[in-house]
Amino acid sequence: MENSPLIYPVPKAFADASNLTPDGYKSLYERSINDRDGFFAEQAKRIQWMTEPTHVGSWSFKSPVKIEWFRDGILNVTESCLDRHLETRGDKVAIIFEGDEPGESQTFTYRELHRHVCRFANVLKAQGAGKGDRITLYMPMIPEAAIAMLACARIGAVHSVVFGGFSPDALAGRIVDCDSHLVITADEGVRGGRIVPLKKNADAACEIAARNGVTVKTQLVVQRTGGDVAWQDGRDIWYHEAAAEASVDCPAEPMSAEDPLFILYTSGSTGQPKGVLHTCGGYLVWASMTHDYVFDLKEDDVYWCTADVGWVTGHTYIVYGPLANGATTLMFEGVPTYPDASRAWQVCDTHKVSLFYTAPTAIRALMREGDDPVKVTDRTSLRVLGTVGEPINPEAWEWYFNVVGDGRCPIIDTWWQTETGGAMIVPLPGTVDMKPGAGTFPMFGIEPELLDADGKVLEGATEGNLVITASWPGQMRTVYGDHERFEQTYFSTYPGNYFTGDGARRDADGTIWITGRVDDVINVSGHRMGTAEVEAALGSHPDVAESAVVGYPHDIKGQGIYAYVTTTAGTVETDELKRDLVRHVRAEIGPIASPDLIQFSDGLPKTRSGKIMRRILRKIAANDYDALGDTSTLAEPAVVDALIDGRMNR
Ligand code: 6R9
Repeated sequence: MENSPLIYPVPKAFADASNLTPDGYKSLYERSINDRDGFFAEQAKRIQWMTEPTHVGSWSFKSPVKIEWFRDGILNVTESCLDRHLETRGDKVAIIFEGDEPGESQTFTYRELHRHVCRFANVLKAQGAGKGDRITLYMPMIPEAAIAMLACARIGAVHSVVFGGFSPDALAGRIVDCDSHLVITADEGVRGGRIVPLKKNADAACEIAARNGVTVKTQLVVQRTGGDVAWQDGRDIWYHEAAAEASVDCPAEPMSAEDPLFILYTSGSTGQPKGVLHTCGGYLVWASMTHDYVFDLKEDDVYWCTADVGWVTGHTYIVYGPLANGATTLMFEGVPTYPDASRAWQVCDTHKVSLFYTAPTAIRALMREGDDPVKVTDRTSLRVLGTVGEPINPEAWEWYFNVVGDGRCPIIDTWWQTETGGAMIVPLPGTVDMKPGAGTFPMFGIEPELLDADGKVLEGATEGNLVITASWPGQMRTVYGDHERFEQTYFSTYPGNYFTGDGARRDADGTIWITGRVDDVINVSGHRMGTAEVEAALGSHPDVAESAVVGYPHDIKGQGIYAYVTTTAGTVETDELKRDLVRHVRAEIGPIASPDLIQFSDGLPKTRSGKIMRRILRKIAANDYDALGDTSTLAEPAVVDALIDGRMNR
């Protein structure tokens, strides 16, 4: 952008009142690197322990990879999130619920939330659930989602939250992978005025899971809409009926710091989604510490993260981080554009939101509606504006800063991953002048490095593959049930380092810019999608012989899904078939995996050894034909010309 200054200084009024100063950041960062264990031993005091740990970090990134933090500590994370606040913050609002329809809101104080969680925990116990059991949640964005997560943690069960937009097939796969016998769902969800048939999907998922050897014995159903749902006696239980008989007193199960807290499935470059496993102690320390620093948290803040609890952002920055810090966290059931494009800012005004955290795709979608829907609202309560999920383009950054924040609020661009548990590279508020689009500097204890393809460390201003060289408490511990896959995925590319799968650029002053995935993962509206998963879904359609899926630049979504499809002999390639393929992928995975563009192609560019050359497919999808690179190693170079013709004729 021509007139945009490259650097935005921290707004003065903000800097004057911020918890951290530029020097404060530098000295704390140095300390965290030079005396990692000393630093994190201190950070561990943020949370409540039944037995304080004497060990801090013990880990190796070399095979056999093993990661432990605070290993002899005993705790239950819900004591940090609930019990310990009762004395000082019992009447403070813990959760503000804002329903899909404006005006439909509800608050829960810490005291009330504690009672709800204990009651829910007793309902789970009455169903025979206990320590170590995996419980699958398939929930809308209602307070019961957070309550159910905490109730699992209370009894030592491991929750696996599955995004409510996933299909029955995708849900079943996750139920089977972690051998989960209890599912918590709701009758229906409501989003943007539309009904989401959660119970119906969960029923279908249970059937599919049963065919794959895992029987769901109990489905606990929270009533949200009161809509008609099918019922299977003996398996299905209304939560409100079970809760009526349950006590609100439930002692917290003592857990070792390294006992699992949750599994969260995420996409990778190969195969099916993997169960990222986080443990109790380190995760909570990291969630609490990063939430505090990233948002310059103050006691009176009202904090709103627009993520869904089905994603890691919802786990760390709607539930665990804010509640561990005794903050007020807002849960929003709807979408920022319903009933109109002012909704998000109206919610900010109604609840006096001071800390707001959302994704670039949402900012772009709202920006498209113009400034007026923003300007009709007040927004003077806002103090910090965060973003997460994908690189933010400078235009969206500047609109967020100037129009939404009226130039008063720093923009905190937080780079992190499901695997990292919490924010890793962040311009901490008040500590650094902002460069639109830059993740900027590492969080305390984080040592990023850029490597070339051969693993050589790159120095100074450069661009390369982003690795983290040393462990931090919030790091995932394993892939559930498959430690070898964990090592293979994250530690084999650059032995001795955690490989993020992202590329990054670094300025001479150390500012880091995340450039996006360097593997076969695409980022659609901030949602991670493995191209292999979409290809597998397409491949299960009877008319598809072969397919290759790549990302391409998309104005709102960041990346769109582009599918090259070779059909089986004799198939008539019609627009109706394209629509059918889209429907098929939606049914197999969910709407977020829908291909945006499908191109029928007689062949795909392959090397002589049969590998699809995705580099070329990405360029063609992006309409970038000049730099296709060397195509001479292709088995059939002519395929490329045919693909370009097909793309151009669209
Ligand atoms: C928290 C979350 C992780 C991937 C990550 C990267 C991309 C996330 C970003 C960002 C640029 C940011 N990503 N935040 N890229 N700037 N601020 O999103 O986790 O769903 O696991 O996605 O998202 O590519 O590797 P997850």
